[in-house]
Amino acid sequence: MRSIYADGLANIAGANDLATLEAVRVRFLGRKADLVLLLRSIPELPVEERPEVGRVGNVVRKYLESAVEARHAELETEELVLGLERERLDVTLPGRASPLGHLHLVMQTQREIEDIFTGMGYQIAEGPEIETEYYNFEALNTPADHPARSLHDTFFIEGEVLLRTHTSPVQVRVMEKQAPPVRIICPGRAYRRDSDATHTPMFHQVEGLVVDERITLADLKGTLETFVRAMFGADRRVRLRPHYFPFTEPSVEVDVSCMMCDGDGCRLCKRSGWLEILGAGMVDPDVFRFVNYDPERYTGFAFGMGIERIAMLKHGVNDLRLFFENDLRFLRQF
Ligand code: 2NL
Repeated sequence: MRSIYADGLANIAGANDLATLEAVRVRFLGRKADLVLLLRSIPELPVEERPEVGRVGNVVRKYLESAVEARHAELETEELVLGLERERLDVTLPGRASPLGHLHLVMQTQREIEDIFTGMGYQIAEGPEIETEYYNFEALNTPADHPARSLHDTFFIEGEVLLRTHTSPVQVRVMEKQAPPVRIICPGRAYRRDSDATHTPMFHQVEGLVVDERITLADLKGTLETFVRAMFGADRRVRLRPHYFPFTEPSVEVDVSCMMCDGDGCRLCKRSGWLEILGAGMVDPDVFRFVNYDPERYTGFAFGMGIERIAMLKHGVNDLRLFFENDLRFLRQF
């Protein structure tokens, strides 16, 4: 008994991890341990020996049990400390910054245009890119025999359904739903069957529309001057040249004084001092008739600009195709 006790204590003290301690516990206190077998064999001992063997055996078992328990607690703390040490991390290390992207230059430019016009009280309107001939052409005074409607320029999907060639149909839809006054811009994608150095099959456009009583061409020019100076600088001048669009009368093309030479003439403006930036005009009364606006009471102006073109002029980008190649060396510059 004495040797079981001493042997047990030595083994418990010598167990240096929880697994070994458990093996020691099974060996000295488990069902097949010498001590346990001895206690179980008490009924077979001579009667006079039984109380003493029982008493001492139970005391030894209790002591061994509490020794195991104490060593268990010790080892647990030790392993916790070791674990914490192993997983130690320096919370003062600087973090690894995840790379942060930014908006594509086309989208940045669109937002800039939106901010300028919302600053003048305009609402932003959006609509479907898949349209019908009615909204894309008919209601914009562009009849079936007009050259702009040839299969050559438009992506037709099925029958009357097509990809919008401009964002004007959004404006038609707004006018159908809302009585004047209207002050909106319509940014978005437009599609044309065109692909060369200066045309891509998909491009971005912002169109604007103002309808109210007594709106004049002077309002259009003042609005465009405000826009151009906010976009290209306070020194810029604006020039209107006569043009033709089916949905405006009169129609104009709008030039801005060259930002590279300030109008003196250079390579960028091809010696003219002017750069074309958008098309505009007074809304044709026929367009008002399609949306049940009274052309005797209301007048309005409209304009349309290509966002890629505005971005190219503002940032000196010399090739339209750079916008669609997704070359990060290009995109990251803006
Ligand atoms: C251009 C020219 C233009 C319009 C768009 C328009 C819209 C309605 C009524 C009348 Cl609902 N006009 N839009 C007018 C003139 C020119 O765009 O060169 N765009 C890139």
